[in-house]
Amino acid sequence: MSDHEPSRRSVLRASGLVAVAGVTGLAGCSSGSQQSSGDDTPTEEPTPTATETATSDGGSSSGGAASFDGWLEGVDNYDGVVDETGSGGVTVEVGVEANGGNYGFGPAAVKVSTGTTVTWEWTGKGASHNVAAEGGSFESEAVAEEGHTFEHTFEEAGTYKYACTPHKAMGMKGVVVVE
Ligand SMILES: [Cu+2]
Repeated sequence: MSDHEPSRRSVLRASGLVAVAGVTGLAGCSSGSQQSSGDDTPTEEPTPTATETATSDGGSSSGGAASFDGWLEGVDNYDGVVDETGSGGVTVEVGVEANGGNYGFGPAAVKVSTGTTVTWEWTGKGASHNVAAEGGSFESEAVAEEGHTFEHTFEEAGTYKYACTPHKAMGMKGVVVVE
C-alpha cells in the first residue's frame, strides 16, 4: 500500500478547492460592483421654519411684547407665546433641554385665561430647579425630583415673569401671560 497516493489526492482536492474559492471570489467581486444602493435613499428633509415668523414681529415699540422687556432675551427655547387661553389647566415642564443643558421651562412663555391654574412639573433633569416669580407672587422650593409639581392659580390679569433661581443667569426663565 503506498502512502503517497492519498496525500497526492488530497493535494489535488486542495487545489480544486482553491480554484473554486477563486471563482466565488470573482463572483463576489462582480456582484459587489452592482451596488443597488444609492438610488432610492430618501434624502428629502422638510424644513420646519414656519413657526418662527409667528412671534418675531419686530417687537420693539409695542412695549417689548416679544421678549417681555428683555426677560426672555437669550432664552434659547423661547419661540413664541403658547396660547392656552381657555384651557382648564396648563402644565409647564421644569428642566427641559435648553440653554446649554436641561435648563429650560417648557414652554418658556404661555398665555392663559384669568383663573387658570398652571402646574409646573419637574422632569428630573438638570439638577435642582425652582419656580420663582419676579416680585415674589409665587415661589416653589428647589427640588430635583422627577414628577414633582408646583401649582399657582393666576387670578389677576397681567404678565408674570419667573425664573429658576440657580439657573436664571443661564437663561432658565419663563413668562405666564394672564388675560
Ligand atoms: Cu434650574
